[in-house]
Amino acid sequence: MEVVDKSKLPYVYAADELISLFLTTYSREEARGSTAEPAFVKQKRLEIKRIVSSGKAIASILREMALRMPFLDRLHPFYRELIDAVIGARAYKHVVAKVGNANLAVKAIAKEAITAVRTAPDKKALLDARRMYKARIIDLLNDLRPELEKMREIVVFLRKLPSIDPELFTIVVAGAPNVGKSSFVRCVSTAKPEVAEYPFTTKQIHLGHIFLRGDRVQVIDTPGLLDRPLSERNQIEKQAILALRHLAGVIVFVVDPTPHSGYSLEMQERLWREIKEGFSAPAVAVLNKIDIATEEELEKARAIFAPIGEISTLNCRGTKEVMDYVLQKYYVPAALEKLRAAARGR
Ligand SMILES: Nc1nc2c(ncn2[C@@H]2O[C@H](COP(=O)(O)OP(=O)(O)O)[C@@H](O)[C@H]2O)c(=O)[nH]1
Ligand SMILES: [Mg+2]
Repeated sequence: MEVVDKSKLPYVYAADELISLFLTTYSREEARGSTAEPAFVKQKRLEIKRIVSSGKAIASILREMALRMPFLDRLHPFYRELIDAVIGARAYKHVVAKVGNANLAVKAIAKEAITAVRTAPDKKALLDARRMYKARIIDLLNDLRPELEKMREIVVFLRKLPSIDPELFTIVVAGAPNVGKSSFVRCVSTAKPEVAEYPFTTKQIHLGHIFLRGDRVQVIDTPGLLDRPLSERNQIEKQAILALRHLAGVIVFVVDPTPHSGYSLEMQERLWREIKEGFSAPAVAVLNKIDIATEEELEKARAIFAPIGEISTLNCRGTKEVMDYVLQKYYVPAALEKLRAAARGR
């Protein structure tokens, strides 16, 4: 299954850019050939050259743009679902198909124009054929205006997608705002996490990686996604959030037992339940901010969340132990299963 390869995404031409490119390519061709040739024959030959080169230029740009758009049905479900949530699968396919088909239409128009020029009995018929050709191509490009605009919008959206590799084992970090999710990702990543946008979040996500003997595991936090009940979300947001389902190998739910984050234990508990219900991946809880939490606060939180670890991301205390536990319990079996599947496939 494919991922969105940003380096392959097309430059999307606007309708006006294509029209002016068409006209320039058309007039660039100059008359050549022997001076002995009759003027009318020469003129026909030049006209055909102009039609061929301008038609080819436009058709190949349209074709290239359509081909460079990711093929929705081949994309990994994580990306497919995100695109469907934000753009709509039907709208996406319509735009790509319309631009792709326009390439064939341009070729057909050029072919007809060449016949008309070849068979033109006189100069007037030749000029008519030229006028008709130019008008039809320009009309077609004008008709394509909304699709080209939409395609540009889609490409901008795709370029902004975080470079999440859905094939990697993924640890999704969830929890209420300000509990320490981003700090946790920083503590456990072996390189500086990439800061990126996720559709519908005003905050930035942190995408970290952990290198394990030639293998890589991905850790992402989810500000503005898994920090508010799903029931308060609109349909589009919900779908974008649930796209994470296709990624999560395990969910680490960070809890702030202190009043520091501004979110009560009750609210955090509701979120915890919802995440466990909405995702099929296993979820584990950790208590953060043990440097400032009172024993009473910790006791209360332990009773609710049955945490697998207690940490302070301020100085990364306890985070390594949490990762060791999670990787041992969830990543190792998944990696072994992958190896076995690969061995069976051989
Ligand atoms: N005292 C203390 N503060 C923390 C700890 N972890 C995070 N914070 C603070 O909590 C705030 C939110 O942390 P952040 O990682 O951005 O939380 P996020 O919104 O869940 O990503 C920041 O001001 C952090 O400095 C901790 O273990 N102890
Ligand atoms: Mg954050």
